[in-house]
Amino acid sequence: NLSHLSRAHSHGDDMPLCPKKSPYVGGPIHVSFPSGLTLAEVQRKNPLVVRGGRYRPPDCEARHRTAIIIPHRLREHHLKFLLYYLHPFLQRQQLHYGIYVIHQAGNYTFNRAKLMNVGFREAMKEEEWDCLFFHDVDLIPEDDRNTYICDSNPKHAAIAMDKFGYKLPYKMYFGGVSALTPLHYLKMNGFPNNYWGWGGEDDDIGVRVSLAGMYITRPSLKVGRYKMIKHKLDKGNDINPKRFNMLAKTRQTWKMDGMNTAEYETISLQYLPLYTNITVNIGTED
Ligand code: UD2
Ligand code: MN
Repeated sequence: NLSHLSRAHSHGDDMPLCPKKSPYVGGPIHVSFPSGLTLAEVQRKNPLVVRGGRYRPPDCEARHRTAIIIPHRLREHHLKFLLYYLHPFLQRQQLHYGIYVIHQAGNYTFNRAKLMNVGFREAMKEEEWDCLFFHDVDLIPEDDRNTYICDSNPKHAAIAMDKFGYKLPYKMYFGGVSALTPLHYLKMNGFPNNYWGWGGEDDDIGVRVSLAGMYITRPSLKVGRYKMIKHKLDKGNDINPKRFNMLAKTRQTWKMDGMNTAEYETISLQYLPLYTNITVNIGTED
C-alpha cells in the first residue's frame, strides 16, 4: 500500500481550506518605486515562491487558482516593480497562483491581445487555473481588497486608475486589468488576434463580452484602484489607425478571429524564480 507516499507528495491533503476571508488582507497600499530595487531583492522577500513564479499558501488549501498573464516586451523596469508588489499582494490573499510573462519576440509591431491568447493557451496547458488575470505590466494595485479571483461574469478590475483621475473613463472600458474564467474566455472566443499597435483591442474585448451574452462586473471605485507607472508610447507600438474600422465590425468578426485562430510559435519556455517566461513569435500583420 503506497497511499502514504502519494499523501506525502500531494499538497495539502490534511490541510484545512483557507478561510473565505483572508486574515492577512489589509486595505489601501502605499505604492512607491524604490530606486535600486533588484529582482534578487524581490526574490529574497518572497521565499515561498517556487520556480516559475508559483505559490500555494503554506498552511491551508487555497480556494482559488489564479494565473496572471502579462503581455510584455522591453518593459523590464516595470516588470520588476509589478513583481515586487504583486507577489506579496497575492500571498496576502491566500491564493494558489502563478505568474506568466508573455514576451513578444522580434521588433515587429506589438500585439497585446494576441499575446493574451498565447498566455491563456500556455497557462491552461500547465495547471487547471480557475481564473486568469490579464494584466498590463505597468499597473500596480493599490488596495488589498481587490481580490484576484473571478466573478460569475468577466470582471474588469482596473476601474479606478490614477491616469483617469481614479474614475472609470467610459462605461464599456475594459483596459488595463481584467479577469475571466476559462469558460468565459472560450465563450467569447478569447481576444482578437489582429489589433497590431496601440489601441482598440480593449474595446473589442469589451464588446465580445456582451456579444457572447455576458456582462462586465467591477469592484468598487474604492477598491479597484491602480497606479500606472508613467511611460511614453513604446517604439514598435504605434497607434493603430485601423482601430475604429475594426471595432465597427466586431459583431461580424469575433467568431472567426480569436482563440480558435490564434497561431504562434513558442520560442522558449523558462521557469524563472519569480515568473514563467514564454517568448513567442506571433508573426506579423498579413
Ligand atoms: C492602455 C490600456 C491597455 C491597452 C492599451 C492599448 C490602461 C491602463 N491600459 O494602456 O490595457 O488597452 O491602452 O493597447 O489604460 N507593452 C509592452 N511593451 C510594449 C508595448 C506594450 O510590454 O512595447 C504591454 C505592457 O504590458 C503595457 C501594455 O502592453 O502595459 C499596454 O501598453 P501601454 O502601456 O503602452 O498602453 P497604455 O498605457 O496606453
Ligand atoms: Mn501603460
